[in-house]
Amino acid sequence: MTQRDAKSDGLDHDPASHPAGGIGAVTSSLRHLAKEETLIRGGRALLAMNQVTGFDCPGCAWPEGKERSHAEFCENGAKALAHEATTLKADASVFARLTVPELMRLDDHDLEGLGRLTEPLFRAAGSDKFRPITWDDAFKLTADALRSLPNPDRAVFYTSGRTSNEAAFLWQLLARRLGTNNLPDCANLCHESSGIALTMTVGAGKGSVQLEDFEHTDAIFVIGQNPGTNHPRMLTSIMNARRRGAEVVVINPLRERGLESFVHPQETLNSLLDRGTEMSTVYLRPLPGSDVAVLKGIMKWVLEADRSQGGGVLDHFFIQTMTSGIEALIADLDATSFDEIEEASSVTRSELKLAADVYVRSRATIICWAMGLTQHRNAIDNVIACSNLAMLKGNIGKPGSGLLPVRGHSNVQGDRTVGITNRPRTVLLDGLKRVFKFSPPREVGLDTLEAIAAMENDKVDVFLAMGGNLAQAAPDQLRTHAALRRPRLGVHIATKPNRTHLVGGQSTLLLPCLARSERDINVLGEQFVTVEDSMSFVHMSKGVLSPASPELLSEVTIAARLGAATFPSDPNIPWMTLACDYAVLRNTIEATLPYLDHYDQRTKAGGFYIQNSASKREWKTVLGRAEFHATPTPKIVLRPGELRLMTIRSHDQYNTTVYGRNDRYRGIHGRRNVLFMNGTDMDDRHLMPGDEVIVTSTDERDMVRTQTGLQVVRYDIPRGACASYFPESNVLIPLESASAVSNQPVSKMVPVLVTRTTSSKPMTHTA
Ligand SMILES: Nc1nc2c(c(=O)[nH]1)N[C@H]1C(S)=C(S)[C@@H](COP(=O)(O)OP(=O)(O)OC[C@H]3O[C@@H](n4cnc5c(=O)[nH]c(N)nc54)[C@H](O)[C@@H]3O)O[C@H]1N2
Ligand SMILES: Nc1nc2c(c(=O)[nH]1)N[C@H]1C(S)=C(S)[C@@H](COP(=O)(O)OP(=O)(O)OC[C@H]3O[C@@H](n4cnc5c(=O)[nH]c(N)nc54)[C@H](O)[C@@H]3O)O[C@H]1N2
Ligand SMILES: [Mo]
Repeated sequence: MTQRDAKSDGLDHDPASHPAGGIGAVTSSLRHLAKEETLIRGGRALLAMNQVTGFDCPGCAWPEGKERSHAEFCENGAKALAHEATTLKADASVFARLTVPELMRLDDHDLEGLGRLTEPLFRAAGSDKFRPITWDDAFKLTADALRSLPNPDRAVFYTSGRTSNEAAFLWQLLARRLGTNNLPDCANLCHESSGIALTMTVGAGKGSVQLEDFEHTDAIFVIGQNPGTNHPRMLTSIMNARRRGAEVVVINPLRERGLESFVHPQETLNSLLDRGTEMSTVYLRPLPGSDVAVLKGIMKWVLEADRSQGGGVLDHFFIQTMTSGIEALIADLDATSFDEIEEASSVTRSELKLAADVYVRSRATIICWAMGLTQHRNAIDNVIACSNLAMLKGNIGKPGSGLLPVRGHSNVQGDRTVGITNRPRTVLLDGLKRVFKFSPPREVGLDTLEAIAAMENDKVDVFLAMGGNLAQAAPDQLRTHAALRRPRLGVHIATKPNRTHLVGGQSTLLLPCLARSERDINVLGEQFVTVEDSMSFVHMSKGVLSPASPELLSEVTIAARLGAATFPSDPNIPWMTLACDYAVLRNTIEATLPYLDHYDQRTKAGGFYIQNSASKREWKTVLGRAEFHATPTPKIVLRPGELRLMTIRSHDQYNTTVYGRNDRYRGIHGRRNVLFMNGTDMDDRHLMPGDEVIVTSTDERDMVRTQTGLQVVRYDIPRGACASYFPESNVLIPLESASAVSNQPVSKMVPVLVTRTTSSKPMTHTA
């Protein structure tokens, strides 16, 4: 992209050529802290973030490492903190002033921008205003609703992945004591496919990499992931590996700046003129949805190298002694032609060879991925293909290697560990039965998409959400909003107001909680919670700021008081004892789950890893061996003129929380209503930069969904692909468009037509 192109966009689109990180990251963080008027409150907290005795960053799940002696600076971590440490308050006076329809007119940015929730609020059915309610009345109202259900499966307990292990454990205990496994969570929209595929291939649904592995690796594959924005501290690990001479292969339709070059913000002042560390050695840019083809192409070259080098490339000992299915994989690779692979992916065989050469040279390789692989119809195959590639050279369970689904929310992995799932394992249910003396339900519960469908069909009376913003995070916003309105009662535990609170339930309770960065002090003194990062390291998180309001309760207390109100005479679950002393609660979690022994002690001693069986080369699969599986090359059939839309995150948002309207690394300033397009695709449709377009998607039943008001940006993106921002573009994704088996919304491959609206006669183009 040249400067001239940028200007001619008619938009303030300046795809700067500076490296990621650097001084820009520092100034941007300070701006966000200042904007939220939190320079002092936030500045102090920044020093305690990700320290051994401080609190876990409320941003991403990238690990802090064992020696957290220096604050690891992260621009987007600072934004997350500024956002929750804001001094603005969405208190009862705000809700007395604004009706629900008026609040609905605010966009996501302005809605959360009202500030922190400060007291419990209730909106009665038929009323358009939230009014204060006492905590006692709020708990009683919820307990009455839960106890009067004709069937416990008419309740749904959603969880977003920020919730601590302690709160999450009580939350699932409440659901299961009630008698339901309806525990959908944000992981259903995020890494569900990774968990399922890895369980199939290596018998453990989590990553098998630790931070130290980045110090020993020869090669890192970063697939479908934008760490410069979403896991900024990962860039430090990649940068250090690059400086040691490790190679990096990126597979991503977009050139993401953080994967091209990077200056560590803490080195900024020494290196203002630094052009940054070159981050990638090979950068492949496939069409969205074609990663299986790309990975098969790479594996074909690896196989060929092994054949021509007399078997010196693959780890034949590993394959023979520990795996099954290699014959089927090789047969499939041989039967797949490079023509077919090039056609599916638009990556050439010679480019694929460059990536394969890196892999062949490397003695230890880490393969990382995120939403670019999991939010597809064939998401499971994408992850299996990563697993196949790793296993060909025994890249699992040896130093410097492994498979790493890079998690999203800071505790989404921990929540799963302590029982947030609609598909509980027997070991959890048996543990609950042993410790709490009730028979938990054994049937599979509803996942997120199923829960929305159940609400749509009036099968849910009470919807409870521990955090999150399902109304915006889920696909098909219009239908999702309508579905969320149907339950008799919505109960939302949250830090800030969002759209889910406005549409969630015929009547709605809004229960404000402490944020991560805030001190949690109860009758027994100061408490801390625990979280687990993307690399299975469990550690403490202890807030340092005074709470935004004296009325706030911790998530642990809220879950426990809901439990106590709903089951007041259950002698086997001492809800309030558990909620007063979190050490007792951790001991109880330990008694329930076999993999958290000495939980409280080890946390106090600095934290611990939950050993992953696959990283020990123990394969808890059906066959007791690591499994290769052949994966079909995707054949995506589009209607004439359709493009493949990816819905992605900007640099200034945290999921549905929009911090600002810039996307600095992509050169977008002051707006989010953009559609990134390839120049030739624009020419084909007679589109100029800045033209306003309607984007439409047509589902299998020929129902058309539209998003209006997007402005075209000429961008370096493969022909046939386009991109826009989540959550706004969720209006285009049908609820039924989901991955096979994992049932994740297909958010990265939405077939769309793009039509100009500024022309007098709207037209649909054919490419
Ligand atoms: N600051 C910040 N941090 C966050 C978040 C946030 O919103 N803001 N969200 C958190 C959460 S919950 C999550 S899950 C993670 C998300 O982290 P990411 O997965 O990095 O987030 P996305 O923006 O969805 O980016 C997906 C990337 O995949 C690429 N991509 C899209 N389709 C394809 C494809 O078909 N193939 C390939 N190879 N690439 C593709 C896109 O170009 C983009 O670079 O980040 C977490 N951290
Ligand atoms: N089209 C499209 N859709 C997507 C995605 C995509 O890439 N494209 N990504 C998907 C992914 S990966 C995910 S994880 C989901 C995210 O889905 P969710 O986890 O449901 O959504 P968030 O936006 O993270 O939730 C934000 C809200 O959480 C509340 N909150 C913040 N901090 C706390 C806290 O400490 N405690 C409590 N109780 N509440 C808190 C605030 O009220 C805030 O409004 O979205 C998914 N949806
Ligand atoms: Mo996520």
